[in-house]
Order: sequence, then C-alpha cells, then structure tokens
Amino acid sequence: MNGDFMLSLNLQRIFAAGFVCLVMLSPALASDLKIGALQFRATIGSMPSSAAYLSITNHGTMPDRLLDVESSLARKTELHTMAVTNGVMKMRQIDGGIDIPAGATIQLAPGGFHVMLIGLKAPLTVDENYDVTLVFETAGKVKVTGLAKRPADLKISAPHSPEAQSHGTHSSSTGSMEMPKTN
Ligand SMILES: [Cu+2]
Repeated sequence: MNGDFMLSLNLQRIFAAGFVCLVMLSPALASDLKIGALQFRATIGSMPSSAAYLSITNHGTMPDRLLDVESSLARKTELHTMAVTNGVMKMRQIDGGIDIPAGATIQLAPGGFHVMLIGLKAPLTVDENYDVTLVFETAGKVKVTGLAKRPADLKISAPHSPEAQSHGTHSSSTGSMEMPKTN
C-alpha cells in the first residue's frame, strides 16, 4: 500500500466524517433516499425462509450504496440477486452491496434483487407488520416497516420513475426458484 493510497483513504475518511456532520445538521439530506413500501412475502405452512422487497430512489446529488440488511426475524438476513443459469432461476448473495447512483432507483422485487430471510424464527403472517434495517454506506442505518403479503399481491413500484418499470419485462420468468439450505 503506497503513501498516495493511504492519503486518499484518509481524505475519504475526513470527507465521510464531514458528510455525517452535514447529515446531522441538515435532516433534508437524510431524506434524499426515498424508500418505497416494504413488502414481505408471507409464509405458507412452516416455510423456513422468505423474502422482502422494496424500491429505493436516490434524490440526492451523491451516490450511495445499500451495503447490507439486518433483521431479527430470521437467523440470517442477506441481500440476494437472481440470475438464470441453464434455464433455472437461481439466487445468490450479493457481494459489496447494491450501488444507488444519484438520481437512480433500485428495485428489490420478485425475480431480481431481494432481501433474503433465512431461518425464520416465526411465520410471516398476511397483513402483519414486520421490520428490517437497511444499512447504507453513506446514509447509515434506516429502519423500515412493512406488511407481509400473499405472493400474488406483491407489487413493487418506484413512486417517481414509472419508466424504470419497463425494464423489468423479462422478470416475469416462470423458472423455478431454488431455496437455500437452512442450516
Ligand atoms: Cu434469495
């Protein structure tokens, strides 16, 4: 690791500290992230795992990143993505989080990014409220509450960018979904 790199790391830290101060002084900055309705996939029977979905729009001028999601609902809470491999929809954990460029919306929705709840401590009941804590690189931790819904009722949309939805036309794949092992 050379000196220039260390210097730039230190500058980043100083900048990050300055930004945190700004956020505390001016709550308007903290509201740059608009978080759409959180929805949980209600469980059926004794399903060991489930998922949660939401959209996040960055109305600020700085990029941010969804690093992680925390929850006391399950033994493990992970950020997952889905991809089709050999015609089968498979999910995997995301490394390094999801970028949210300034002005952009990210969608955590069925068929794509999702919050994975592995090893549920209790069932997720339709119309009950549950919460998760989103961990952002810049904005820090944000606790969000939302309803559990029947899978057929899950509908995720970004409130301010209807055009973003047209990119999801291929996500209605009926490919099977492999659930992770629960141990
Ligand atoms: Cu998953």
